[in-house]
Parts: sequence; structure tokens; C-alpha cells
Amino acid sequence: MATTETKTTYIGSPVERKEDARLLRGDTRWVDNMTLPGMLWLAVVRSPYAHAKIKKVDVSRALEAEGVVAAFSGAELADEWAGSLPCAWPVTGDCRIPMHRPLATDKARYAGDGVAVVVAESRALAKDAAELVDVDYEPLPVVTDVEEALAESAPLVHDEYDGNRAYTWTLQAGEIDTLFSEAAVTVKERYRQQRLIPNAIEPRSVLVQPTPATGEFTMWSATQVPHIARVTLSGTTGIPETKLRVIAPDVGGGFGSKLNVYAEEALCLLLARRLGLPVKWTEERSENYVATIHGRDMIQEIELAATQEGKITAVRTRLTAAMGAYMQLVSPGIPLLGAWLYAGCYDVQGYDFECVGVFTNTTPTDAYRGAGRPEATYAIERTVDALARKLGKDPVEIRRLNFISEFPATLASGLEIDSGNFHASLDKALELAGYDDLRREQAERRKRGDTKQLGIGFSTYVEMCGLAPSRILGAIRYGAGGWDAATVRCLPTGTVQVLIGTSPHGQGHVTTFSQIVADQLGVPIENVEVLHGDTTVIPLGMDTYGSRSLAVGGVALYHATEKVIAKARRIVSHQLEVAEDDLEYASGRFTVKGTDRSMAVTDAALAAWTAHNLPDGLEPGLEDTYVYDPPNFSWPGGCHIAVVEIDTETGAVELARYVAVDDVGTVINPMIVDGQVQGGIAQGVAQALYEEAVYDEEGNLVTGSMVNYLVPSAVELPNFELDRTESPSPTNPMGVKGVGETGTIASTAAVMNAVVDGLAPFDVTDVDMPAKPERVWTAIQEGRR
Ligand code: MCN
Repeated sequence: MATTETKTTYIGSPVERKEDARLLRGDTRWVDNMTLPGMLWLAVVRSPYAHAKIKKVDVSRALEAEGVVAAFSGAELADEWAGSLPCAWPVTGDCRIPMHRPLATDKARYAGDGVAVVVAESRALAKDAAELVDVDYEPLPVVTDVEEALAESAPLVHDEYDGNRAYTWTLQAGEIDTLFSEAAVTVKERYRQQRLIPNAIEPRSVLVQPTPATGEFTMWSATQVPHIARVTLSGTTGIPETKLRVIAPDVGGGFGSKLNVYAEEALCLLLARRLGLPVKWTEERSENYVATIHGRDMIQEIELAATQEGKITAVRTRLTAAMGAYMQLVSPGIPLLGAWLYAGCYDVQGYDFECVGVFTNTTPTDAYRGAGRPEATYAIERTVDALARKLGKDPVEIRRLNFISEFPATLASGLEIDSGNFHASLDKALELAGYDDLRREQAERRKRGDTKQLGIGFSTYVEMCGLAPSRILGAIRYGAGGWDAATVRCLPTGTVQVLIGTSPHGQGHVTTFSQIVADQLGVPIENVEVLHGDTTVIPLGMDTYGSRSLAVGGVALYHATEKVIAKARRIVSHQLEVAEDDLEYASGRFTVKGTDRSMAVTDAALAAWTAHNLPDGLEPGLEDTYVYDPPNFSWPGGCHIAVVEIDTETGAVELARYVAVDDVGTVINPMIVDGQVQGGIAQGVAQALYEEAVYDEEGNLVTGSMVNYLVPSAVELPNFELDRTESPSPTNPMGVKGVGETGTIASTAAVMNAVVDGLAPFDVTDVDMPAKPERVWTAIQEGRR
């Protein structure tokens, strides 16, 4: 029986994060702080060339260096790998997934590609010795540009293929040609999604402890995906899954970059096995820039067909997406996470999507916050503004005309939006922003030729997250399921232990999942203990990415509490000698209807533990597990409005105001949700205005450190003005949707639409991202001419 009558006290409250006191005290377990007896350090020798034949690797000088225990070239270890580093998403039957050994053997394919490894008694000694490894390279021609890589004359990143095209993936629906030929208006735009470099506060770090007597290995890794790492690294190293325990202890951010299985993890495992001693590696920040995956890097061509009134009838999109030099865990699928979203939250009849994945001599790309969905939102939101400009309409008007307004709604691209209310979030955002006043102010500044022009930009978005129904993931060839699991264990002392398969790295799961359990079982929140990120303690799990932890893991947890309550009901009915139906349940207590006789779930837990007086045949203990496979993605949406001030003399853009009204269904913890939205917006603004990975012609990463890769800080950002609408998801009993990526998905488009809107007096219709002063100033000069 559902416990909908349960009085909620924690859910919906801004409960302080249980995680924070420990984090603030420094009472934490980061992998890099861990030391084990006899521990060795690993250093990777990386190619300085973006493309080069490896003619010879000589590790003899390194082997003679102080404290060095072992050194190997990629070729020397080649036969020890049981398989490639994993790529779990072959998006088409003919998708090219080249062999990807943890160290390159024949040629280096990007600057930073590992070619040899050194193991020594300390980090410094390993690093020093790595510099003594002699590698004889024969530099080869380089291609870093995704479109140039498709040219017939382009250098081949992988010689075994006849070109750099990795796959072509398409999706069509409706009478697309007819809709375009009959359209009164069409607009066609081309956008560049620049390459981005994730910067988690904690760099990647791995420590492997072997137990030679049993053949077991424990790997601590700063990863988002301990469960996926365990399965896939077993394939790469040949260590049986049953002998490999992966622990993600405290993890300091990931933003998708730690949703991966990396060479250094495999190397630490292999060398710990060979040497019989613990081996550790911690990434330096400069290594993070070349050896951790990058995000975005694609060219988008998008075309809308519309009526004279501005009703969009069809959308056609062509993507050319860089994979980089190899396929990492989910590289091929990342651009396709946006494949269904290129019509945004608009009701269209025709849909035509194509994505070509391309190898280049660059660091592999993979999931970076939003992964495919910020790109899609950017393209459609920018193009809707272009349509509004062409028709001389207000961008608000054109959006209203096209919104999907009935739910559930089947998109032209085929998926179903569970619930939403795009008009409501737009209305609320307009009111918060004071839209009419902003337009008035803008008009006045334009009239007086103010050197500080105002730009107002919208992004009304919908996204699919909560990855996801296993059947759909299977249909799109994703290599794993989308379920997640939770166990709820009521201990005799009144404590409730939760074992959850998701793996937080900053999202506050311990708090929000405690809130769910505390309300469901009526225990104080302090009495809930949430365990995560250890494949031995929690064998079932699919980890954290795609804003799935609440909408999948949290819902599994809710169902597990329901199972526990159902068992407790049997125990209580037996103990109080009444029929189960005569018991009412609320806030952790069963009461016999119409009386004051009652018993708490925690008392049932004690009774289940002593097992002195249980119904015949009932197993002792009060614990249950639920594995939840959602029937649909979850579909957050909303409206973001950016207001920028553009200095027309310098081209500097300042984000003056930012209003966000999001709809993430039922909210468990409004403070945590606000924090997620704020962080997400900051990351999207960073793409619009600041961040850009740049390679030179030889494939050197020019923006190889924080000195020249501009990660914004709080100083560059205004206080965000946040609000919400709430359309509970009908597909899960709590009505929740994900929030971890909404801010990033919505904000880049809002800011760039604001920049272009501010530059309208100069006839500027596009500026490449990031809209840095030089680009904006140049656009103004060209516009003036
Ligand atoms: N939540 C809530 N009510 C909702 C939705 C969510 O209270 N309606 C809470 C959840 O219970 C959880 C948090 O908000 O505590 C985020 O939930 P969810 O949207 O399920 O996202 P995940 O926990 O799965 O986190 C993944 C998501 C992604 S994909 C990226 S990228 C990202 C992000 O989270 N990376 C982050 N947020 C991050 N935050 C930090 N600090 N660091 C990162 O690396």
C-alpha cells in the first residue's frame, strides 16, 4: 500500500547539508591523501607531439634513476592487456572504435597521449625519472579541426581506417522536404561549439592495493562511476570482476569528466599486479588539461521552416562532432544525447537530424555537464531568435506561439515529455526580470547611443535527464542499463542504513536521500546513514551522471522504503494482534484505527532483529532492496533570461543580471537545488563568455593551464535570481525530475542571445563563443562598416 498519507517534514525543506561539517573540518577521504605501506608512485610519459610515429622508447636511463622500481614502454606492456580501454556506446553498427591501449604502442595520436610509464618510491622520483625516458618520435602531419579532418587529404588519425569519419547517425520524422519546400520562411544558422576543458577542484587520483595471496585488488579512484569502472576495467586488465573492489571515497567534483574509465586506472591496476605493491597516481593540473576528457567541439548547422506568422513546422540539423583521438567511455554517444532536442520545447511536425562523429589529433571528447543537451538547446534557442529577427517579432512572442502546451507530449523526434508548463515558467521569469522595463531601458540606451548597450536574451528549454529506461538505452546501443538500486536496512538501534548505487561528488546525496528516508520511515534525519561508492558494500549500482541520481536512485530508495514499510506492517499487525488493514501508517508509526494503540517502524525493526515474535514464515530482519528501471527519462524545463551590458568601445561583456525559473518537478531540498542551478549556470556562462580550448597548427594545446584557460570565478558573476514552477513527473511516485545539468543546458544560449540582442544596433547577428572582448569589438567594427 502506498504511504501517501505520510506527513512530510523533511522533503521540500532546505535541510542543511549533512556532508558539509566534515568537508569544512577537512575530515575527508580524498584518494590523494591516502597512503599505504610500501606504496609506489606512477608517472606517465606523455607525447609532446599531437601525431607521431613512436620509433623507439628507451627506459634504461629511467630504470637507473634513484628510487625507480619499474619502467615500461607501451609496447612492452601491449600483450598484458586483456582488452581495450572501454567504449560502451557504439552508436551505429559500423561505428569505428579503434583499439585504445592505456599506453600507445605504434604512434601517439594527441599531445598528451601516454607512451611509457615509470614507477618509483615517491611522486617526485617518479616524475624526475619519467623525464629520463628517451622516446624517438617521427612527427606526422596533424589535424585538429573537425571539418578539416573530413577532407580526403587529411592525415589519418587511425591508419586502419580509410578516413577520419567514425560514424554517421541519423533520425528523421515527418514530411521534412515538403515542410521545407512549402515554408513561407526559413532560417539557416551555423554555430561553433568550442571545445571546453572540465576543471573539477579535485584532479583525478587512483590508488590500487593488491592482495597477492587472494588475487584481489582494491582500487580507490576519484571517479563518478565505481560500478561501471569495476565491470569495464575487468575487461581491460583481465582481473576478474569478483576480485576487483572499486571505491570512490570523497570525490571533489567531476562535471562528467569522471564519468569515464581512464588509462591511469588500468595502469595502476596492471602495475600493482606486476609488482605486488600498492601503486598510486594523482593527476597534476597541467595533466588534467591534456589527459582528462574534453567537452563539446562541434559544428552545428541548423535550419528552421516556419509560417509567415512564425509557427515553426520543421527543424533540420547537421552536426560535425569531434571525438578526439580515441573513443573514451561514451564519446560517440555524447552529441546524440541532444539528438531528440533540436526542436527544443516547440511543437513541430518535421524533424531531421544527422551527426557525423570525427577523429582528430586532440584529447578525446566525452561527457561534460549537459553532454549534448546544452549544444542542442544552444542551436535551437539561437535559431528561434534568428527567426524572430527575420520576422520582426519579439523573441517572447515567437516562443509562446510555438510552445508545446499539452502533456504528456510526444516530440516530433519520437520521445515523450512527461510533464511541464513552459508558459508558466516564461511568465514568471518575465515578471521577475521586469521585462517591459528592461526593453524600455534598452531602447533609451540605443536612442542616446550609450557606450554601454543592453542585451536581453532568452532560453526557454526542455531537457531529458534521469538516464534512463534500460530498453531505450539498449535501443540506442548504449552498453549498460539505466536502472539503479537502493537497500534500506533498519537496524535494531533505530538507525536506518541506506545503501545506494549512485555515487555523489558534490551533489549532496547524503542529505537529500536522508530526507526521503526520514520522512518515509519517520526517523530523525540524523539517524539515517547513507553509504555509497563502494562496489563491495553496494554491489548493485549504475553511478552518477546524466542528472539521474534522484530520478532513478532516489526513486529506487523510495520504493525500498515502501517495501520495508510493508514488512513492518506485517510485524506490527502480528505484534498488536490486529489485521493489517486495521493499521494506519503515518510518519513512521502504525496506529490501530480508532484507538491510541500504536507501534513505530523502529520498534518493528527491533522485533525483526530479536525475531522472538514474528509471524510464521516471515524472515527475521527489516531490510529490503529495490532495483528501479524508470519508464521514461525525466524532463525538466524552464526559462532563463540573461541581461548583459556591452561596452561598445572595448567589446567587454558584463553579465548584469540573470533570472532563472526552472521546473524540476517535486523538489526534495530547495537549497541544494538552488546550488545545483547556480553551479550549472556558472558553467554555461563560462562557455558563452570565457572558456575555450585552443590548439595551434601542430596540435599543441595552447590553453594548457588556468593561466590561459579562463575559468570564471564568483567575481565575474552576478547574484542569480532564481525561482521555480513545479510540474511533478507522473512517471515516479515522488514526482521528481533531475536538476544537476539544467543550469548549464539553459544558460549558454540565454547569454549569447543577450549578446547578439545587445549588438542589434550594429547589425550583428552572431558572435563566436566565447564572446570575448576582441570578438565582440571586431563584430561591432564590421557591423559599423
Ligand atoms: N534534487 C532535489 N530535488 C530535485 C532534483 C534534485 O533535491 N527535484 C537534489 C538531488 O537529490 C541531489 C541533487 O539535487 O542531491 C542533484 O540531483 P540530480 O539532478 O539527480 O543529479 P545527480 O545527483 O545525478 O548529479 C549529476 C549531475 C551532473 S550530470 C553533473 S555533470 C554535475 C551535477 O550533477 N556535476 C556536479 N552537479 C554537480 N555538482 C557538484 N558539486 N559537482 C559536480 O561535479
